[in-house]
Amino acid sequence: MIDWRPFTKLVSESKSVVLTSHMRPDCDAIGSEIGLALALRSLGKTVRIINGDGVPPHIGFIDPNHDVIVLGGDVSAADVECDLVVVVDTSAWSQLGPMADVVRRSAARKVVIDHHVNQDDLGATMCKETTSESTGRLVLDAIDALGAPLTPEIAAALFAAIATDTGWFRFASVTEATLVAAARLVSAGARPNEIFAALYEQNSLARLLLQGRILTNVKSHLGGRLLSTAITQQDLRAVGAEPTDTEDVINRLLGVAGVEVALLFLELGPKETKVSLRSRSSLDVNRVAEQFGGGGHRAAAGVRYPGPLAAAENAVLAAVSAAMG
Ligand SMILES: [Mn+2]
Repeated sequence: MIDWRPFTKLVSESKSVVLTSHMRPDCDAIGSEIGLALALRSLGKTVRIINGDGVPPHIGFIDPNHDVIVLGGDVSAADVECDLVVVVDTSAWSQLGPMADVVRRSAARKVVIDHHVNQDDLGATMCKETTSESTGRLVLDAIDALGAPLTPEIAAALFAAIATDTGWFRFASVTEATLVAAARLVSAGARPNEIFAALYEQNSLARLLLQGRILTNVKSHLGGRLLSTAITQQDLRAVGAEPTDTEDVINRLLGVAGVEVALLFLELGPKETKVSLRSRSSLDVNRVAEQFGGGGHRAAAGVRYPGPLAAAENAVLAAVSAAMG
């Protein structure tokens, strides 16, 4: 359990707060930022959300008022003056992108609210629970500790955060606390059916066609215990899809009987490959990811491999195969 007293003390001593999160932000990152920003504003704080990356269009509904500002685009590093910086859903310098330098140089006090396993402390007061399924639920606890009211807008943002980080409440990380938090958010005005439709029933045709390619490219290893698939820049161009259109498809590979681990290789450039690792067995894919400078959780981790797609496939498939025995 997190002791929220140091956090509430820092908030009470601050007037202006900047919230930030990781690059390529997901629903847990943006939902946590929006929920916390609205709660802090209800307490009279001046709050800005400043990220290194913009909000991906498919989760734009979580930020209906376009609260998220992008560093460099809308605001320069010199503008990021405040009393308190709160970093949510990451505690790794490497994931903050251009915000890392800004946070490092800022004279403001710092808090991290996060659920990822990582060694960095960001020079911050750590509000971290690595067993938590999401940062969204930790932010709900933080809002309770602050005594701020739960509005329907806050509830929707945090519900989206928790629902997406748990694959809509089906991952092993889901506990009673997850569902109690979700029930409270529904009671406060979150509408699961509307959030689900906004998230999963607004796909582009390009995304559907890309999913077709991802599934067509699946290869089986170790007698079907390990499945891998790959997407090249040429695949993306052929169907007019974005790299973010590859999200979530990997989980469908885990739906095949006998599969323990699934890998998705996404060619980002001639010398950069993104690798997504998923496990539904005892294999801790975070450990494999760490061998390549990546990270995440036991069941879901990622790597940015500094080499071409084929090299990433060779290296990571070998490491995963070795770990699977
Ligand atoms: Mn998260």
